[in-house]
Amino acid sequence: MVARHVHPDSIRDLFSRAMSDMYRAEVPQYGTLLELVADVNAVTLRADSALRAMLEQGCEIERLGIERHGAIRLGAAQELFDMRRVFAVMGMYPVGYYDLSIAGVPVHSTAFRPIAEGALRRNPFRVFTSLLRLDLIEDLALRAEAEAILAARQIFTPRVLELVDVFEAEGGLTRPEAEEFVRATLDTFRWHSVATVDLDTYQKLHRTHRLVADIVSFKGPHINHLTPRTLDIDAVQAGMPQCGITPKAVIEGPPRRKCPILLRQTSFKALDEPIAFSHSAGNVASGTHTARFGEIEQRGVALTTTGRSLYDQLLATVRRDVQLGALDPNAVAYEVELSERFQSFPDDWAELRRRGLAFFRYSATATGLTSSPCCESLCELIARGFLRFDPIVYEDFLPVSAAGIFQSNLGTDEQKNYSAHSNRGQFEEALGAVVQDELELYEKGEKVSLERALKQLGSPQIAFA
Ligand code: OOG
Ligand code: NI
Repeated sequence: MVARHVHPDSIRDLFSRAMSDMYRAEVPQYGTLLELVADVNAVTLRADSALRAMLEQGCEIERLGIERHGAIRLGAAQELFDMRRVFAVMGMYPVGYYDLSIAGVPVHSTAFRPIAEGALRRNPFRVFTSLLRLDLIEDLALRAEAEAILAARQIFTPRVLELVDVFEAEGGLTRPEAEEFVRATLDTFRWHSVATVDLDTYQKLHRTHRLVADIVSFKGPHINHLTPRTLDIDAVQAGMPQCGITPKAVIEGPPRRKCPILLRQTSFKALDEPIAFSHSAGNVASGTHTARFGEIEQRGVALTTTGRSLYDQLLATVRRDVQLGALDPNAVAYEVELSERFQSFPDDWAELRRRGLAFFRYSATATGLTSSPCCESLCELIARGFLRFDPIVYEDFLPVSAAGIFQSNLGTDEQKNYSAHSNRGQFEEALGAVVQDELELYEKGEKVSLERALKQLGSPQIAFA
């Protein structure tokens, strides 16, 4: 990058705002949800000064109002490869591998997102990106047909790919190039009310899996939801019906807690939208397609491997004991059970830190900086108020929750059991890169913050304990 180039963080910011405007114009319920979330966040911040202070410390207040994640589903290896290059222009890189075949969804996924602390602060826009696993379509003739349809489409305009070439060759884009890139790239994510296949083919694909029809039948990977971040998901969930929006019955993820962990999400069901299908005789047949929905989320602290295993284990026991269907869930029983089982997950920042269950960002306090403390240990620095620690927000996704969101949007309890499982190698080969390990990123963030703070306090010798 040289001086005439626009910083990738700025391109991402431009893009995420343009995407939000487009989705708002296309799906009015999204606009309603944004207003509800903004109201709830304002009320929550007014009522909870400790939360406000914590978010201010982590520079999260500024990003809260613009924070979104979206999701797209791709059909072919080349599309994922090009998508990686497109997101790199916006400073977004693949983090994490999510295998959804275990949940009966024939895709595997990653999240494209910014990584550096400053980049996340500027705009943490992320896109959950799935790739269809054609190898999971059992009907070989249909598999070949889907493959041929996908091979014939080009989801990016030639200009987008030209600008990606320029970015890669020059190390950046100029202002006019960046603006053109944002406009041209947005087109890839647009909704198409005209299918590229006929109704017959659509129905055949649909019978294999609704998601296969969604991915194969259109010109491009329409953005299927855009999710704002709330500070109180229960309040938004409760407020949705008054705004004419029916949420799914249960909130995915951990229960409500004093110290939020990972990610809690809820969504409203996908819309039934009119589609024109091509017809062999050249005329069109009309039908509908459901793909686009709305979602909100509340983010909490990132968990360490130990914390994450405890989370996975507790969640699994609840899901094993309380059968949860997407259509007619045993919602109340599930929530009661969830809260009860999570009693054994510490709900106190100090204890989460002491037991190594969550990641924190350390900083020297004003007192620490002025009094050159002489302390023996980290605990002493904290106890004497020289060092503070704040939760590192979880920037990623949860496979069980993602599967729950996929299921509820498919509008069925449809469960397919695919025999082939995780295939990270195949995914990374298509991507043309390896996905980064999210745990390593959090761990590094914590370590860097601690080393910096200890150095400022003149106690660099104190070990992390
Ligand atoms: C993606 C569903 C996953 C989330 O927030 O977990 C997701 C999709 O439906 O394509 O967005
Ligand atoms: Ni989502």
